[in-house]
Amino acid sequence: METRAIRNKRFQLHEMDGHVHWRSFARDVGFGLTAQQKWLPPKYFYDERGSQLYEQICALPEYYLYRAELEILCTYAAEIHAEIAHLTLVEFGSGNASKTRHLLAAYERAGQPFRYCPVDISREVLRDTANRLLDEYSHIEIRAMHTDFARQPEVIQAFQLEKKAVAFLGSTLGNFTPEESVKFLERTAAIMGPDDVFLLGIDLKKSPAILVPAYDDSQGVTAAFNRNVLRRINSELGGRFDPQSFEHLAVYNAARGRIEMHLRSRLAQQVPIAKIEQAISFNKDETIHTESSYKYTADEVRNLGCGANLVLHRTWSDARGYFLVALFRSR
Ligand code: AVI
Repeated sequence: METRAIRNKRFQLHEMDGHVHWRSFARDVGFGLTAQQKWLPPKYFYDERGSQLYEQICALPEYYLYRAELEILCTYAAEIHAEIAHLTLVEFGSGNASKTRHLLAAYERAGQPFRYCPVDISREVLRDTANRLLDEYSHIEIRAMHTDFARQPEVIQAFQLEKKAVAFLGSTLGNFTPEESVKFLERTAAIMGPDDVFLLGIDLKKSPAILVPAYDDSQGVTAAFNRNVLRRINSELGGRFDPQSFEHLAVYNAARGRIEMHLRSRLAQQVPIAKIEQAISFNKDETIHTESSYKYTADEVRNLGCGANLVLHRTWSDARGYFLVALFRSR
C-alpha cells in the first residue's frame, strides 16, 4: 500500500493507493458483464461527473434520504456532539461533508482545536471539501485519507488516533449486502477502543410508494447517474456503449428489503469493450444490475450491530421516521 502525505499546517492528505486503476476496473467489468445476471459494482458510479450527479440527487424533492438525515444532524447536533465531543471524528465516505458540517459546527462552537479525519474514494472531493472547511472553521485541523475504504476499514489506523468517533453516514452501508455490512462493521469494531463510538446513518424500510420515486426521479437525474457508469466504461476502457439504448429501472425487492437499480437494454445488441478484449451481448430487455440499496428496520439495525460486536447505545430519527442515526459502542 502506497502512503503519501501532503502536508500543510492544518491539512494533511494521506494517499493510500486510492485511485481506481483501469486494470481493476477492467477486471470487475469483465467479470460482472459476463455473469448470468449481469452486474457492476456501484463504486464505479463515482467519477467526477458521477459525484456531481450524486450531489444533484441529494437536492431532488424525491430523494428524502439526504434531507431526513440532515434534519436529524441539525436538530440533534448538540446531543450527538455531547456523545462524541471528547473523540476525534473520522468519517468514512465523507463526500462534501454537507451533513457532517452540523457536527463540525458543534465542535467549533466548543472553542477548542479539533481534528476531523475524512476518508473518501474521490481525491477531488476530499481536497475541495477540506479547503472549504478550513476557510469556515478556525479551530479545525484536517487529516484526510484517499482510499477505497470498503475493502479495508482498518486503513483508518494510519491516523494513529487515541480515541475516535467513526461516522458512516448517508446510508452508504445500504449499498453493501447484509453479509458485507456485518463484515465491515465487525472489522471496524475490532479496531475500536473501549471509549470509541460508531455513528451510523441508515435509511429505514418504508412504503415502496416513497422508496421507488427516490431512485426514479421525475427529472431523470438518477437515470443519468445510473447511465454514467456506461459512459465511464466508454471513456476509460474503450467501450462502445450507447447509454441511451439502456433504460433506467428502479424496483423495490421486498423479499430482500432493497431497492435495485438496473440498466435494461432496449434492444438486442453487442457492445465491444477494447480493454477487456471482448464484445458483450445483450438480449432485448436484459438488465445490468448496477446497485442495491438495502433498507432496514430499527430492530434490524440493532441486530446488524449485534452480529458485528457493536452494542446500540442511542438512536435519533427524523420527524417522519424515515431515517435513523444510530450510535454504537464496541462490545
Ligand atoms: C450513496 N448511496 C447511499 C445512495 C443510495 O441511496 O443508495 C446512492 C444512490 N443511488 C441512487 N440514488 C442515490
